[in-house]
Amino acid sequence: MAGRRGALIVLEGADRAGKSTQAKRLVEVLKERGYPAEGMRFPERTTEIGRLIGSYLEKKSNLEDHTVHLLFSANRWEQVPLIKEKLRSGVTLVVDRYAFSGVAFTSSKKNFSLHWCKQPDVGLPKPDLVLFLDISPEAAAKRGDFGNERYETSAFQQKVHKRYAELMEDRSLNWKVIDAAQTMEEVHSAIRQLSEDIIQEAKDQPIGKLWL
Ligand code: Z5A
Ligand code: MG
Repeated sequence: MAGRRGALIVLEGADRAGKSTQAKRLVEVLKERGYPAEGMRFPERTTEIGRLIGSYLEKKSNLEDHTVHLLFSANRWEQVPLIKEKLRSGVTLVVDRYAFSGVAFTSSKKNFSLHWCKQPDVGLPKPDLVLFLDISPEAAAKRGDFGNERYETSAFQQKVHKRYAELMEDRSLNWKVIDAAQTMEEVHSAIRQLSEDIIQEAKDQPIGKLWL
């Protein structure tokens, strides 16, 4: 019998929705419950491409908008061999932002279509589950001010939210919306349940291809 693969679980959502907090917690709890699990995040700022992205987000450098979009995508592609290796070895990956962030953010800029923005990420490993942590700008504001990075303004974040809503209309993906204004524990328990279910469902299925 072929080995059972791990699930690819993605967390998406606005600034301060709690993605990083929940991703870390989910990995810990899955491991406690006996599921091999690891975290991953995008952008992965430690690679050469990731350093270019980090400097751009921190506003230490400027990059042309198409160029930075392609760099974000390349930053995912460079991790694909590792993603596949982990999944095939039975490890469930909990990923903090993925291609949906790439599309939602760039397509919120002037003159970028959703269609164009998706193309570089077509064919990436397809997530088995995409958890959208949904929070209103007012509730997010209670968790502290915006940071100083690029995109961290309320007008831009509102556009991003609309783009996410368009992406969630795609029924070929397993989107689940979580009310991220709940307590950390409530959010965690919703996410954990969905994750345990998808680990069971995905284990005997081939890894899919995103947007194909
Ligand atoms: N970007 C892009 O343009 N293209 C791409 O392809 C990709 C990304 C992948 C970097 O993102 C930027 O890159 C991002 C998108 C763009 N720009 N923006 N905005 P990042 O992932 O490095 O940063 P971020 O996700 O925007 O922000 P964040 O602060 O990391 O948000 P978070 O991870 O969702 O939240 P958190 O750190 O888990 O929690 C925030 C605070 O709230 C913290 O103090 C927690 O203790 C608190 N918290 C969390 N949950 C709760 C609950 N339930 N109740 C109360 N308080 C809570
Ligand atoms: Mg984060």
